[in-house]
Amino acid sequence: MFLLILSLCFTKSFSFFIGVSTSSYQIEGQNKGVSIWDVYTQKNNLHPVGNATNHFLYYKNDIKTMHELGIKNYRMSISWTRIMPHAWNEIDPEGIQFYHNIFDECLRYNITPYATIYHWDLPEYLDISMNGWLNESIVHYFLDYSKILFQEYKDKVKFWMTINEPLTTSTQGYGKSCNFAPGRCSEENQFLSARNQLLAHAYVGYHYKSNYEGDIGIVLNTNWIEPIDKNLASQKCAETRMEESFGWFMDPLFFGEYPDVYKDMLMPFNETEKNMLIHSYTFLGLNHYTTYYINSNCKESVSPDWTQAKSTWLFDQPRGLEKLLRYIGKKYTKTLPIYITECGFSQKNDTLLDLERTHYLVGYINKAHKIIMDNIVNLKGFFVWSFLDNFEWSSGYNETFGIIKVDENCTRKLKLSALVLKNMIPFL
Ligand code: PNW
Repeated sequence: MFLLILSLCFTKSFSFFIGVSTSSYQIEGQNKGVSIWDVYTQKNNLHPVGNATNHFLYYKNDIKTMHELGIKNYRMSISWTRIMPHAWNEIDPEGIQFYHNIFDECLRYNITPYATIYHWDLPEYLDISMNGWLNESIVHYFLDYSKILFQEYKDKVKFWMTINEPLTTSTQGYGKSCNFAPGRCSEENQFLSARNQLLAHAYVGYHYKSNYEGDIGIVLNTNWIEPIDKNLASQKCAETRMEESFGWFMDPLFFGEYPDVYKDMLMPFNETEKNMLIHSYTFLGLNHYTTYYINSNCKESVSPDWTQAKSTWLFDQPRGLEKLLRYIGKKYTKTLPIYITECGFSQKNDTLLDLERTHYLVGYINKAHKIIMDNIVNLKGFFVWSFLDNFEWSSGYNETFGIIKVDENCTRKLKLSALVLKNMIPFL
């Protein structure tokens, strides 16, 4: 019996990995078509992306560094504006080749690539000609575009992620926060863009599952919202807030319908759509960064004891990850493979001795490990955001998340957190 338990523990801990995550727009730079973020930053006088970390030139060196750190799993994204830079369906062979080069380089070092199809860099021509995610035909454009990628890279990529954080795109790019591209904001647009992203994911996921052997999922993000006291009203507020944000996307994917909070408000999915949504994935990607308290008036707060990142919305509070995964295990699934596709910290005064980031990552990985040992959900891996300091959207280069420092000359230097992960990886 003792041996059995021991062996179970070992097989489990060995099947869990730590990887790193990036996205095309935030690291690549040069030689691509115009995206909604190029236009949005220019119009709003925000810091332009420029050449970012110039990963376009330095990718070989970067993937070699990954290898030297012992990293075996790499989540990246493909830029639509590199594959079709100037017009819909006008494919640039150089763009296609660039990602072949990236995947070849990964495979050379035995690094498994996880490719995100859409991480926010929509071609500007799709926003101008058809209103981007507000037009339901985007579902067909996204499907056709994805089919090209699947066909092209099918021998090299076995893990696909359709859309990164549809919640963020809908609330920040089309909804109430309105601080992200394309900045076309109204309540109607917020819900419309969410629905179209869900359906776009569903069509692509369903197509992939019906035609390919590999794995596919969507990447959802959520904070953990915790009642500040035992008051029933606070608990109700916490439940509702989780439903409004996470449930908005999770419920359609798992149950084929919107959660109760939206039932009177949003058009239900028809039977075909339901069926596609429910059969559109083989795993779930989860971006999780932080936790908030909520009180009986549904007002959110944090404790003054929590270490705050440079990003004002981000606090080091790892028990939120544990509670979130327990919530998912109870409400949605214990068996579906789950990957933490992003988790990371933008340290204030971010130096090579990044003790706060290291503290954050060790704490969150500790909770992930505990969840696996306690059999709460089927957690497979944990991708640290991010491999490199990079372009942090509306905040420009002001908030850095990298385990590797990148300076103005694009010189790379390992931070303490990279070295700690390097030493941790062999134990998993
Ligand atoms: C995610 N918020 O975005 C994205 O997937 C990454 O591209 C990004 O760099 C990373 O997290 C760090 O921000 C978020 O305001 C952007 O709560 C904003 C928020 C959360 C996630």
